[in-house]
Formats: sequence, structure tokens, C-alpha cells
Amino acid sequence: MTEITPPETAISTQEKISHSKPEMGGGLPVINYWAEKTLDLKGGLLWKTLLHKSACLSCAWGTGGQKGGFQNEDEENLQRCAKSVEAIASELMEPIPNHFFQRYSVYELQKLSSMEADRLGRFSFPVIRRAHSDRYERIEWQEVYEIAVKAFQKPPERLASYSSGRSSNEAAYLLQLLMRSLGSNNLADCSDLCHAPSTVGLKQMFGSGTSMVSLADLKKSDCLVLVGSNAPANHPRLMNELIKLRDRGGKVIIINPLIEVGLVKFASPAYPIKSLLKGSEIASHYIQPISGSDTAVFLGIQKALIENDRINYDFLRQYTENWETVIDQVRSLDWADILTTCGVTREEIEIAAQMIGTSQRVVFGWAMGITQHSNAVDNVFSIANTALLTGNAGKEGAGTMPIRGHSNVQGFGSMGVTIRLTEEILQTLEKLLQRSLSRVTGFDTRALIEASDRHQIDTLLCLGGNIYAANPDLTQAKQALGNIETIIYMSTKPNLGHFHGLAKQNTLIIPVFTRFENPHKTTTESGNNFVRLNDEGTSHLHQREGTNLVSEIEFLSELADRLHGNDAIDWRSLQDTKYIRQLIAKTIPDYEKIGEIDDTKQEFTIANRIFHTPQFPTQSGKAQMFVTPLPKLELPTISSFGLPEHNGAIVLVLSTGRSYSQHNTVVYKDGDYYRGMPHRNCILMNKSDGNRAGFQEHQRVTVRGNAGKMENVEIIYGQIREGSALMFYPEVNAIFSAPIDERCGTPAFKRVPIVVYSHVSRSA
Ligand SMILES: Nc1nc2c(c(=O)[nH]1)N[C@H]1C(S)=C(S)[C@@H](COP(=O)(O)OP(=O)(O)OC[C@H]3O[C@@H](n4cnc5c(=O)[nH]c(N)nc54)[C@H](O)[C@@H]3O)O[C@H]1N2
Ligand SMILES: Nc1nc2c(c(=O)[nH]1)N[C@H]1C(S)=C(S)[C@@H](COP(=O)(O)OP(=O)(O)OC[C@H]3O[C@@H](n4cnc5c(=O)[nH]c(N)nc54)[C@H](O)[C@@H]3O)O[C@H]1N2
Ligand code: SF4
Ligand SMILES: [Mo]
Repeated sequence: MTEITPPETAISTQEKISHSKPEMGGGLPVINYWAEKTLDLKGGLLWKTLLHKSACLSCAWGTGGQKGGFQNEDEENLQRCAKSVEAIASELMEPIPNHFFQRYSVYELQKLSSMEADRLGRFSFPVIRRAHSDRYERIEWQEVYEIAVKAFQKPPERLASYSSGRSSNEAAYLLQLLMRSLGSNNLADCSDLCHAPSTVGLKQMFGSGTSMVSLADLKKSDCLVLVGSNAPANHPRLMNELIKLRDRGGKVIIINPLIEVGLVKFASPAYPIKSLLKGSEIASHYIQPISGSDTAVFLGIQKALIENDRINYDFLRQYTENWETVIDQVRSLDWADILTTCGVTREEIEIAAQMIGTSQRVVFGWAMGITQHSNAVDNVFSIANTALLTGNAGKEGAGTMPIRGHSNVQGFGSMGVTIRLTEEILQTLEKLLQRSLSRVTGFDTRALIEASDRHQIDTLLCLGGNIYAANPDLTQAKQALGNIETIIYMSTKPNLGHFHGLAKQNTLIIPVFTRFENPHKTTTESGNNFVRLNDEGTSHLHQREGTNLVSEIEFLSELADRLHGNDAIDWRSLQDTKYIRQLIAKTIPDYEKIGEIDDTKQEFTIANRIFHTPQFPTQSGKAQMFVTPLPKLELPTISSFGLPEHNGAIVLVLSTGRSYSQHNTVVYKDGDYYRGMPHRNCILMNKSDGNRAGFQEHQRVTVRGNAGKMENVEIIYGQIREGSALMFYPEVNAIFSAPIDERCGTPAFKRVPIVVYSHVSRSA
């Protein structure tokens, strides 16, 4: 096998992670990371970027304020976390030189790990991999556009896009306008794999699919129920709010099959004296249910609330519909069924119900532990039902708060990058484009992979992301993408998708500027519905010899112009992002203020999203409640995996997610310090499961799913619920295909049946 020499040698020294587990989240390792990154050779550039006025690249908590990059929307300072530094540092890498592409074939590059691929550097000129060629080669822009234009002249139903929420609102708006004007609604997006169940569920209940809680509200709450979120790693600034909530006497209830150390105790660098050294207690009450049973937990909480007369009937009568049916269902459930489904004691449930029922302002926050299940929409309904039963919606300091992923993923939805566009927006777009638009339901991400597998897609335009590795069943994803004639990846950095997700004819990589480098202003929307204005910037790659990057806006508007010219709108003038903002103001409801932002510089909260009174934008003005069935959680037998029933094998439910040092499919560092996992080929399981199967900790085992297996996996024991296990994506996506919740298309990444066995017992 050829050794691939990364073009950049300045890779930071590999941190050795031991098996020992820390006693709290955050803390000095975070400070060390800051110091390591900000003091090294690129430190100056990193600081310059941190101080640039633009929203943080990483998560949707949305740090980055009016006066520089360190503020939240309440203009509180010191609000940048190490994850932000990690994301920026990755984009400040050197360009990948041309000789690198000349030297290595795609087959050699396919052997790279996610981390190795990311460390190759930045894309800085367009490249193409042509049919039958074994490598990428540099290509001139003229030919790029010729190929792209031809690719988009196919029947509209055979055109598709995929996007990932790091680009701007303006790029997102342009992407959907281009696709819809061509007649295609195939606007797959990473949110299909992420918070789609929240959007779908909340929209049906409240008429609005986003958080109804602002940051200011969160600061007024006296109880936060945090479900299926590893905030210490994935939304670190939220931890400051939890610390403050506890400080003012409030309660934090955590629901998670895994005890995440940072949710028990967190040492926040934002409070050097109070918190950093000793750590702050986070959870007042920690519930560890069986994976995938959250609806049962909430039904239990609802039953306890009913039995202890803690239901706000006045609120239900005045502001909700269908509440009687919901209450009747909960009353009719047996405690025994609820408790066996979720594996939690009645006492644990009663404590949670008591905390919720006696608090004045409860916020319910959740992330992927709730949405990545085949009953994900029910999970969301069950949480929101609990909020409504206690009158915790439509008032200050309370409500439902999906904790969004990518820094602008919510903006993509607002801009119309969705297969569920409202009729209202469709009609305004029709006016703008002066033509009728297709009403055919487009393909979401999973449907797009399935359609490609059936040879139904000719052209795919990817605005960021890694459609290959974000999907379950990598063999299927690779094969499906291989059926597409032309794939155009607009990307900042290489990832596994560029090497495995190769099209049948032409695969193009368009090198784009990242948020803080764009030559124009852009906007982004945080998970709390706050719109930020990102200043224009410069790129460290700009005047390097041989580099030739474009902005996403420039590429998309140039392509649109070549396809449409002056048809209906002057597509070329969309190169001016101010003009795009004018169009957004005209066509996207509640986004009017974006039309003035260039003059006023006033960042703003989107209208009609934060509810301080219980009037909701549904048809009746009331919140609609939905009955949520108790989940039926079955497990396959060992033999259904094609293995003989024998000792030394055990069936578990795998939760697949992120390690501490990765951003989605991009791995920054090996291992997970906070979970005591020294490298990525580990499985975290409960000791009693290990004992049951006769395993020892650190033993190497095989993990098999329904689509493949991983070998030599090291067992790590941790405080995870019996019967559950945890492994990291994207690697683990090789071994399973996942059912979806049909209502939103989201795969059950958090409940993957696996069998774990040792090499010895397999041959026995
Ligand atoms: N640093 C960093 N930040 C990120 C990201 C990143 O990769 N790195 N990704 C961004 C994106 S796109 C997203 S969507 C978010 C993801 O943020 P999270 O949703 O916090 O991330 P996950 O790793 O998917 O894990 C979620 C948690 O769900 C728990 N869980 C698993 N199964 C269940 C279950 O059945 N019930 C319950 N209640 N809990 C369960 C797991 O134990 C874990 O603690 O983070 C965003 N921010
Ligand atoms: N098993 C399992 N699978 C999962 C999940 C899970 O929990 N478990 N989580 C799912 C979730 S929640 C999500 S959101 C998806 C994530 O899926 P994606 O969003 O598709 O993947 P990312 O890894 O975030 O994409 C990273 C790439 O985006 C590109 N990029 C970065 N910044 C920019 C930019 O500014 N512009 C452009 N054009 N490109 C840029 C870079 O090339 C980078 O390599 O994965 C999903 N898959
Ligand atoms: S919490 Fe999220 S938005 Fe805020 S600095 Fe950290 S990664 Fe960035
Ligand atoms: Mo996500």
C-alpha cells in the first residue's frame, strides 16, 4: 500500500488519550487546546479570524456578535468555545498542491481515514475526475461551467441537490431558487438526517417548526429538561446557561441512556474562578432510559403529572386542541407497561414529574437522542405534549427548544431548502420567477440515495457536506452515487465523500471560500432564531500562487446565469448578496428585516417564532396535541445476523454519534477523552453486558450490523444503560442500514441493532 504524505506537515502532535476517565466535562483540557492552537505558528491568523465579525462556523448556538466574534445575541462576552477554534483551525490549513492530485489515484485516497482526508488541506482550484480516469486533475473554469450547464439540461426530476448547513442564507436561497426554477424540488439537506422530526412535529403542533425559546427566555427559566443531547461536546456554550440556571436555584433534568460526564459536572472556562477548577454541578436529576424509549419516559411523566394533579387544565382548555384524547390515552396506560418499556423506576419518573410540575418556567431542549429514531416525531410530540400539559408553552422563560446542529442549518430551512415548502412561499416564488412551479414532492436525503440507487438521478449539486459518509450503509451510498452521471461538490475541505462518492461520468470539486473569507456580506440564522450579519473577509489562500477559489454565491449565480440569462430575474445580479437579501425580504415570511440589514446593520430575531403568549400560528390559533403510542422496542436474535446462537455473543442496541473531537463526518482528533475511549475503533458498553457475554474490558471483538461488520473493536466499559452501546460515525455507518421515520425521513441512527462477538467464540 502506498504511504500518502500529507501536503501539509504542520499537523499538530497527536494527543495521546489514555483509558482513564475524567471526573468532569470542559475544564483544563479545553484551555490547553485553546493555548495550543492560538499560540502555534498560525495563532495570529486564528485570532484574526476569531475576532472577525461573523457567526461561529461550528454549532447553531450561534455565537459571534455585533462587535466581533466573541458575543452571543445578548452581547455577553467570552462566548467562544474550543469547538469554534477547532472548526476555524481546520479551515486555515494550507492549500492542497496540484502535484498531490497528480500523484495519488482516487483508489489510494480511498484508503485515507476521515481525519487524514481533512488534514490534506484546503481545496484551492477546481478539479475533475473524469469517467475511467483513476485520479482528479485540475480543470479550467470555462470547462467547469460547460460541464455543469450540460449536466443541468437534463429532465428536472433527474436533477438534485444536497446541502449541509454551513453555507449562508444567501447561498441557500440561491440554491433553492435555481433548483425550483429548473423544475426540480429534489432539495435534499443534512437536516433530513438531523432535526427534520422536530421541524415536522413542531410545525403540526404549533404552526412553527423551530425553537419557541430565545436565549433571553432560557435565562429566565427555572427548569431545563435536556433530552438526548451531549451539549458539553456539541453545544458547549449552552453549558454556561445550565450553570447559571443551577446557580439561581433552578433544576436540570437530563434524559440520556449514557451518563455524559459533562452533564454531571462541567468546568466552564467562561467562569475561571467559580467553575473552571472545581467544576459546576449540572444535573439535578439524571434519568437513564433504554435507548429509543423516550416517548415512554414522557408518557410516564405525564401520567405522574395527572395523578398528582399537576395538569394546567385551564391552559389546555383555552389554548390547545385534542388534549382530552391525550389525557385519556395516558390514563389508560398501565404503569407496568410504561416502566418496562423505558426501564426506569417509577420513583425516578415521579421525581422528574415533581420537578417539572412545581417549576414556574420549564424549557424542554433536545437533540439527536430524540430525533434519530424510527418514532422520532412521536418523541417530539411526547415532549411538547408534556410542555403543554403543564402550560409551559407560549410564555416567557418556557417552551420547546430543539437544539440545532450545523451553524446555519435552520437558515437553510427558512430559505426554502426543504422538500416541505409551504404553499405560501411557493406562490411568492412563482410571482418572482413569473412561472408556475412544480408541486411534485422532491427527494429528501434518504429518498435521494434510494432514487440514485434506482438510476433515477443524472445530476447532483452538493453545497457542502458529505452526502456519502453522513448516510447509513456506506456500500449502498457509494453504489448509488456511482449511478449519477455528474456530481458537483462545492467544498472547502476534502472528506471521504470526495474519494468514495464518485459519479459515473464527471465528479467536480469546486473550491469555495468559507464564511469568514467571503468577499461579500452574508447572513446566518441560529437555532434561537437570531439572524447574524457576517462581514466580508479575506482568505489566507487568496494570493497564493496557483489558487483559484470562488464564493458559493459567485458559482451558483454564474451557473444560473448561464442556464437562464435574464429570464424573469437578472440572475447575474444575484452576485450581489444585498440584492439576494432584498429578494429574501420579499419572499420569505417574517424575514422582512433582512431587507434593511445592509443599512441598519441591525441583527434581529425572526418575527413570529418566539412565543410569549399562547397564541400559535395554527389554523385555530391553538396548539394541536397528538397521541403518542408507547414504542415497541424489539431486538433481533443472534441468528438473524447469520450467526449461530452461542455463548460469547450478545445483541445490543447501538447509538451512533459524535466523539468529542469531530464535527460530523470530519474527525479532528482520535479518541474521546471524556468517555475514556482512546481511539475510534472502540465500543462503549455496560460492564454487566460484557460479563454476560464473557468479555473482558479492552478485549477486541467483532461488531456486526445488518450491512457489514467492524473487526478488532476494543471494548470500553462505561456508564451506559445496560443493553445499549455507543460507537462513532462515520466509520460505523459502514455496517448498518437504518429504518426511517416515514413522516420525516430521518434514519434511526440511535437505535441500531448489532451483535458483538469475540474472535474466539466465532470459531468455536
Ligand atoms: N463539536 C461538535 N459540535 C457539533 C457537531 C459535531 O459533530 N461536533 N455536530 C453538530 C450537529 S450537525 C448536530 S445535529 C449536533 C449533535 O449534537 P448531539 O445530538 O448532542 O450529538 P450526538 O453525538 O448525536 O449525541 C446525542 C446524545 O444522545 C444520546 N442518546 C443516544 N440515544 C438516545 C436515546 O435513545 N434517548 C436519549 N434521550 N438520548 C440518546 C447520546 O448518549 C448522546 O449523549 O451537534 C452540532 N454541534
Ligand atoms: N451514524 C450517524 N450518522 C449521522 C449522524 C449520527 O448521529 N450518526 N448524524 C447526522 C447529522 S445530525 C448530520 S447534520 C449529518 C452531517 O452531514 P453533512 O452536513 O453532510 O456532513 P459534514 O461532515 O458536516 O460536512 C463536512 C464538509 O462540509 C464542507 N464544508 C465545510 N464548510 C463549508 C462551507 O462553508 N461551504 C461549503 N460549500 N462546504 C463546506 C467540507 O468539505 C467538509 O468536509 O450526518 C448525519 N449522519
Ligand atoms: S457553542 Fe457553538 S456557536 Fe458557540 S462558540 Fe461553541 S461551537 Fe460556536
Ligand atoms: Mo446535524
